[in-house]
Amino acid sequence: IAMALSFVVPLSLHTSTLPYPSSSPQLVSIHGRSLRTVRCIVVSEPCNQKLVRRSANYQPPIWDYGYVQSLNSQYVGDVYAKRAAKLKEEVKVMLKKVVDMDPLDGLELVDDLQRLGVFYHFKEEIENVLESIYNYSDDKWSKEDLYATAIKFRLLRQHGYNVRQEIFNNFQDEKGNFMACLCYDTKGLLCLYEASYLSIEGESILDEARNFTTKNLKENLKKDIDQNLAMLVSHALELPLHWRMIRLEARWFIDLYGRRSNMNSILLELAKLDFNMVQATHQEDVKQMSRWWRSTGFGENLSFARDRLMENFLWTVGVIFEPQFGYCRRMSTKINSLITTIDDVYDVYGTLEELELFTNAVERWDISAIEQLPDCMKICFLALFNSINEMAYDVLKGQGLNIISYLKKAWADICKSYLLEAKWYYNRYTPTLEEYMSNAWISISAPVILVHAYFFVTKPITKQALECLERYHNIIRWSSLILRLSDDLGTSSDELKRGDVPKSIQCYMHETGASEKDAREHIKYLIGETWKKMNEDGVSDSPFTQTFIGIAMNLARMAQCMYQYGDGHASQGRDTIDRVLSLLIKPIPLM
Ligand code: LA6
Ligand code: MN
Ligand code: MN
Ligand code: MN
Ligand code: MN
Repeated sequence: IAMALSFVVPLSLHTSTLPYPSSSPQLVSIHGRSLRTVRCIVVSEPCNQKLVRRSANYQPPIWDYGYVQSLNSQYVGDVYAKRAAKLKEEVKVMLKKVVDMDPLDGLELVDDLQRLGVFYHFKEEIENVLESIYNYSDDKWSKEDLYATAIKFRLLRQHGYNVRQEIFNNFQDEKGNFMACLCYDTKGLLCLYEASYLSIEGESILDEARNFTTKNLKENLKKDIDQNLAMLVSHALELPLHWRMIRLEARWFIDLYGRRSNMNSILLELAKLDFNMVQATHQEDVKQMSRWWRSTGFGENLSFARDRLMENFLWTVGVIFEPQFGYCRRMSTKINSLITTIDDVYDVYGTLEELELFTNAVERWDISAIEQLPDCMKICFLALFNSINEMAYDVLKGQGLNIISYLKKAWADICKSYLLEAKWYYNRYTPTLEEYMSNAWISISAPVILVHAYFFVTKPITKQALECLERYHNIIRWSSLILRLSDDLGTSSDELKRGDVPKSIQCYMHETGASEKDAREHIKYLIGETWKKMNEDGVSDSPFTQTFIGIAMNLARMAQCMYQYGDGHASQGRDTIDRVLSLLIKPIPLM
């Protein structure tokens, strides 16, 4: 426990003679260069005292303004659009025909369309295929085929059909163990593995299926299996399909599909062409937003904060990629940029007194409340105030509804949660995991992101949904929990080095005495359990549209993607660079 606590104290303050910051504002004198790992910004204050501010030492952005503005895809205009339209017609014919043929062919076609990222053109046709398979007589279904049963289960569940886990009873012995002979059926195991991630709480057959398939798939990877299958298996073991960011999965799967011996060239051509055309739309979105970002002046005036416009945009592509939702992507990019900056104001820059003033100004939603703040925090507040008011104005114009109270409440809630964390930090307080999480699911910003996104994609806005939004409906909570836990897995090591509150991992260690490794396992387990809840609330009666539910789920997926290998949001490592390149910059060669 003492070890855990020592992590909480920033090294620079810990080893020097400086008092631990206890009250606001944090006034301490500087002794030469005693602050070793943390670069501090020193600001002159009256009375010859100096104010030490933390710094995260974030690197400048690598995607500079000029580069972003120079993006210029060729995949715009009539020629490509016409070709795509023709291919889409052909796929629609395939989807119609398949219903009368083998149901398994139908399922595989749907699965491929989803993984290739073009499913959104065929929503209605896909529903028809699944509907007919759902109603298909069970006698005609090959109950002995694990692969066929699992793909049917996964796709039907994913689309909200009521299919029971007992469908897998056929593959278990009297004791409820999955039969040993299944171990050799790698394709079936893989499909059951993916299906098991559609589970809800209490489904023990699916829990068992997950354990059984995980173990045996790992074993089979060591054997001599087909190379494409091996790639699918290791990809799945790393992160299951149900948890993956749709767009990145499409980019990955298109390459794999192209190497498949029985691939359909119409599907492949459509997938590549569509990917490139969607990418062209995304490029226009990000160019526009990078102009907005530059106009805020945050880069120069809030130089302590992360300047990550491209990453902030990438999140929105993970959350909603379809071309027709450009407004949502662009506004969400603004939201993400504001969040990232304000989070740094609280975590890095502000003194407790300043943060209290700032929080108060947001709660009151009042520019007359910012007089006492340093210039950069005034700039920050006004950018927030103007941007959010403008979004509310768009909705007022479009739908005749004043939503400002919902938006400002979301911001007041997050700022209050940031402030509480700042107080914990200055008091060197380590909460229990539960106490931490009861605040941290808000401070991670998912509620802000989702409340705004609701208004960007919903028309008409309903009273019932507004009530659920205000109370932070379960679907918002689950998405937030997964975002928070994933963020902590990816960012807490650096955060503690620079000085920050203990995050979920450290709270759990402090509370239980667990090792960091075990604590991380526990957090991953919690993510899995939260997904089960999300699966349940994603299909049960909901006041929200499928689009909004998709956004909430995709936010969780995007979090698992961004923090898969560490802090993909801030650190500008190879993984995020490659993802930006392959999703947003480089088109797929058509030939
Ligand atoms: C993570 O920062 C960050 F910026 C977020 C707000 C996460 C999601 C953001 C989007 C979608 P950090 P903290 C823009 O790890 O301080 O600093 O809450 O968040 O742990
Ligand atoms: Mn932070
Ligand atoms: Mn924070
Ligand atoms: Mn203690
Ligand atoms: Mn973090």
